[in-house]
Amino acid sequence: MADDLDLNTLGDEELVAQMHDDLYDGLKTEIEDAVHILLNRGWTPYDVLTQALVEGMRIVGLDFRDGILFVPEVLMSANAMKGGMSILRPLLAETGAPKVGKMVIGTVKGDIHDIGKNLVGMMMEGAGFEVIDLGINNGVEKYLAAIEEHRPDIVGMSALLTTTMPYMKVVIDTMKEKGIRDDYVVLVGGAPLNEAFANSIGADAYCRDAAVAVETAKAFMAKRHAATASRA
Ligand code: B1M
Repeated sequence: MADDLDLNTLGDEELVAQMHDDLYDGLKTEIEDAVHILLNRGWTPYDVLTQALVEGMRIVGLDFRDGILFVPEVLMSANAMKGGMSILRPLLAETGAPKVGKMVIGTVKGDIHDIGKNLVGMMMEGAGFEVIDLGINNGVEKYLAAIEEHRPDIVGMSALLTTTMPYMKVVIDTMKEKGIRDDYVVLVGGAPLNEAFANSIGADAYCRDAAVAVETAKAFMAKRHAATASRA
């Protein structure tokens, strides 16, 4: 951002475009300031998240793919994105509703991408779920330990690399071996996945994005509650 540019003077559309540029340039402070400005102007946290931050990161992703941006630059963009997300997180979680269910979520072994997973966690919290976030690079033993400790309703896995997505099957197969697979709903997501892949590894559903993850999780919880009620 030009040193003399006052973000407050920009209209909403210009400000969002400026945020895309600032995210591209990895300017965390500017992103945080702009998030506050949009919120003060009455934007919902969800709109700030999707229109300003997620869209900005999508643009970064295109130039990363095309070899215009490199890892250090993308790390700075990711850092700026996280700055914005940390302001929105408590606002999205502020529903005050009773907990709808519990989810354990993590990025699989070998994979350190966490922006999408964090977003899913934030949106799930916002929808009234308790979320236990295992972070990145999780081997099967981490998932099993978390399942044992937290007894979630849902196990969520994220993978952003074609080389790490097959690891989701390792986790599901191990759950099967231990005889606990059917006790949990397993949801998977991440840019290189699709529904066919999710079916092939034995997941319950593929979630294209965070909003779909929330809808899918709610639908499975409704089924679970209906099944429990019919047994009672
Ligand atoms: Co990486 N990276 N990266 N990267 N990176 C991708 C994934 C890539 C597609 C870029 C490209 O070439 N176009 C490519 C993968 C190619 C492939 O596998 N076919 C790639 C590569 C190659 C790499 C490295 C190997 C690069 C290198 O070192 N040479 C390396 C791998 C490191 C590793 O993990 N071992 C690497 C490193 C990095 C950074 C560290 C620089 C950084 C990560 C920072 C971080 O996450 N803290 C990074 C980033 C930022 C990206 C891109 C640009 C953006 C990812 C992102 O955050 N998207 C990405 C390009 C892209 O995806 N277009 C890329 C925004 C986010 C909101 O979307 O994560 O898709 P996404 O999440 C969505 C949905 O997918 C879904 O909901 C989310 C929200 O709507 N979802 C779930 C995700 N997880 C879910 C879990 C669920 C449900 C839904 O559970 C229920």
